Amino acid sequence: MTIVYTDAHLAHQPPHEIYEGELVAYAEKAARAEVIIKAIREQGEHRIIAPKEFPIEHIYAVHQRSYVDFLQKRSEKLEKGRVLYPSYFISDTYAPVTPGTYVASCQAVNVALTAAEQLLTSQQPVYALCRPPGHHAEHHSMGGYCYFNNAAVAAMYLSAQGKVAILDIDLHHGNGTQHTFYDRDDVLYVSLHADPSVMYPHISGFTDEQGRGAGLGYTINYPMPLGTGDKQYLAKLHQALQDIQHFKPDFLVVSVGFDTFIKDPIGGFKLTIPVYKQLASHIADLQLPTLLVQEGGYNVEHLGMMATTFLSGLQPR
Ligand code: SP5
Ligand code: ZN
Repeated sequence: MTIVYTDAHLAHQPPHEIYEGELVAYAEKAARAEVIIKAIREQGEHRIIAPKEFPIEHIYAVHQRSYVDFLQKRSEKLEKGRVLYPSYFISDTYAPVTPGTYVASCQAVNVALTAAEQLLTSQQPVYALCRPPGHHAEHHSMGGYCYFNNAAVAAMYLSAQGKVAILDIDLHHGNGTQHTFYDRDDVLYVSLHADPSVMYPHISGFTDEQGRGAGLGYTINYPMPLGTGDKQYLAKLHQALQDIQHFKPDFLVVSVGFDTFIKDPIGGFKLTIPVYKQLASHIADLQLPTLLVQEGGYNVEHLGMMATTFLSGLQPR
């Protein structure tokens, strides 16, 4: 299958995040994407392509201009080695800005859009190895290691060509993606995630969030308790896939997180590596043009294996 990747993400490597007022090591490390692409290269079965440049208007279709401008100016004005912990246009303390943050974030969007464009000409699944991730980025704020919402920008682009279903299987609720399409009946957002009353982002992802106006019924949340394992997860995935089938989309965008893994350092679920192949093959059974967008997953030791296991489940059986 086709993988879209660039090492431009290396420009974004904040050393710390702020947790309860203290600086702690940044979990969203550059090594995450490096070990995934290394494992994919070693597998040798995939075509890896570089992103092309898309106009900035694609980002403006999801994010407020004043937020985009803020991120660009603050990022590019920083001296080498400096880190800004912004006071504005931010929803939590998990989005430090470095000199390379803006460029890396734009390239992550280009990775997602390049992959989306591939879908228009080929029926094969395409994997966008985005870093930084995106699903917590809102219309006018960064947060949760996310700056621009890669999956939302790609889904917005695809929605000009047909109905889009977004399946979010990151451990955390994709608040930014949900809100981007909250009023729309032509883009379905379905998320499986840890119960937000005990897990980031805490303020969204509850079952009573179902969309608004014409969009009512086109947002579906499946919060699950901490400790959720393979069997419970697969059962909920089955329900989510039925929702998607019922919607009859033309395209499927999957926000893929590997932070549901039992050994994730900031996780809380108990999924094992082999289940990622099962998740992928159930997704492939929908037989939709499918864009996979990388979100979270922080166990650097096992990420390569998780990604290749997941991708192996997407191959035709
Ligand atoms: C894309 C994605 O998966 N973002 C997740 C953001 C979660 N941020 C909250 C992390 C809180 C844990 N860090 C504190 C460590 C203290 N030991
Ligand atoms: Zn996550």
